[in-house]
Amino acid sequence: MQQIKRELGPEAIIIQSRKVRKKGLIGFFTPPKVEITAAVDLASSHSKQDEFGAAAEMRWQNELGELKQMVQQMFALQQKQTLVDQGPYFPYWQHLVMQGVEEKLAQTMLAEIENEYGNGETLKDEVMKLLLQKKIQQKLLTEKLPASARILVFTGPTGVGKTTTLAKLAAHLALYQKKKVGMITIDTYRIGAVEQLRTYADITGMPIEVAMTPKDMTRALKSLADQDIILVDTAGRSAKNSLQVMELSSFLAQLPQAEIFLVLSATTKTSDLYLIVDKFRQTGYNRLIFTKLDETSNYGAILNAISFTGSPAAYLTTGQSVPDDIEEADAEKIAELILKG
Ligand SMILES: Nc1nc2c(ncn2[C@@H]2O[C@H](COP(=O)(O)OP(=O)(O)OP(=O)(O)O)[C@@H](O)[C@H]2O)c(=O)[nH]1
Ligand SMILES: [Mg+2]
Repeated sequence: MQQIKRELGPEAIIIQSRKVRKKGLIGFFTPPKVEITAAVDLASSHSKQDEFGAAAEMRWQNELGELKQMVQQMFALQQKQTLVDQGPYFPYWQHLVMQGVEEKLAQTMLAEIENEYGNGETLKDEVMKLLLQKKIQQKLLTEKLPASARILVFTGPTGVGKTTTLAKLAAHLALYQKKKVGMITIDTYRIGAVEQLRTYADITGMPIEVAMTPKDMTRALKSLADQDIILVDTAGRSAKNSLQVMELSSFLAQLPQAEIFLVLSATTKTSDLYLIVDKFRQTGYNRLIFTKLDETSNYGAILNAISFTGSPAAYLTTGQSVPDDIEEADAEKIAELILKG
C-alpha cells in the first residue's frame, strides 16, 4: 500500500490483488508473489485536491486572522501592563482615573509623554507632574467668546444651570463690558421658567421677549434689534428624548449666526455626558459650558467631554450666586484641578 501511494499518490485505490506463482516446478519451491492492480481517478482526485486546497486556504486565513488579533491584543495588553500594571507611571494613571479621566485617555496621555520625553528612562516625579499638567492642558480646548458674537443660545439637559448661567453672563456683559443685553426665552415648557428669567431681567433692567414658536423667534429678535447682544434661554431637554431635541434644533435653525452653548454639569458621569453630547450634536452647538464645579471633586469628565467632542469650553460655573460664580474656562486651571483633585 505504501509503495502504491508513493508511486500514484494518496488517492490511489487497489482494484485487484492476486497471488501468483512462478510457472513450472520451481514455482512450488519459491514463495508466492502478490500482483496488485491499482488506479487513480485523476478527475476526482483533482477536484478533491482543489476542495482540499480551498478549505485549507480558508482555514489558514482564519488562523492568520486569529493570530493577528491575538498579537494585537497581546500588544495592547503589554502596553497597558508595562504602562499601567508594572510601569513607573502607574500612580499617575491611577490618579487620573480616580479623577474620572477615561482609562484610555489617561493611558494615551502617559504614553505620549513617554514617547515624547522618556528616551527609555523613567521620568522623575517633578518632571512628570509638569509634563502631565502640560499634556492635560493641551487636550483641554478652551476658547473665549469672539467679540463679534451677538446671539448666544444656552442649550442642554434639564437642571444643569442654563438659566442661571445665562443670568450670570448677562450681568457680566452688561456690567464689565458695558453691553446692551437683551434676553429671549423659548422655555414655555416648564411652569415658572419664563418667570425665573423675567426676575433676572427685571433686576438688571434688561428687555426680555418670549418666543412661543420658531416663527415667533424672528419677531422677538426684531424687537431686540437695538441690543448689542441677545441671550436665548431654552428648555432643558432629555438626551433620551429624540423628539424634544429635534424640536429644539428646529427652533435653532432660525438662528444660523448664533453661538450655541451646550451647558453640561461637571457632576454628570462620563457615559451620560457622551450620550448628551452626541444627541445634542444636531443642535449645532459650538462651545461647551461646565457648571457645578463646586459640587464635585472629580474633574476628569470635563476633559473627557472636551476631547470626545473636540468642542472648546467657554465658561465654568462654580456656585449658585448670580452674577459672581462664573469664569472664563482656563485650561491651566482645569488641568490643576484634575492633577490636585
Ligand atoms: N452648586 C451649583 N448650583 C448651580 C450652578 N449653576 C446652577 N446651579 C443651580 O442649579 C439649579 C438649576 O439651575 P437652572 O439655571 O434653573 O437650570 P436649568 O438648566 O435652566 O434648568 P431647566 O431650565 O429646568 O432645564 C438651581 O438651583 C441653580 O441655582 C453651579 O455652578 N453650582
Ligand atoms: Mg432653565
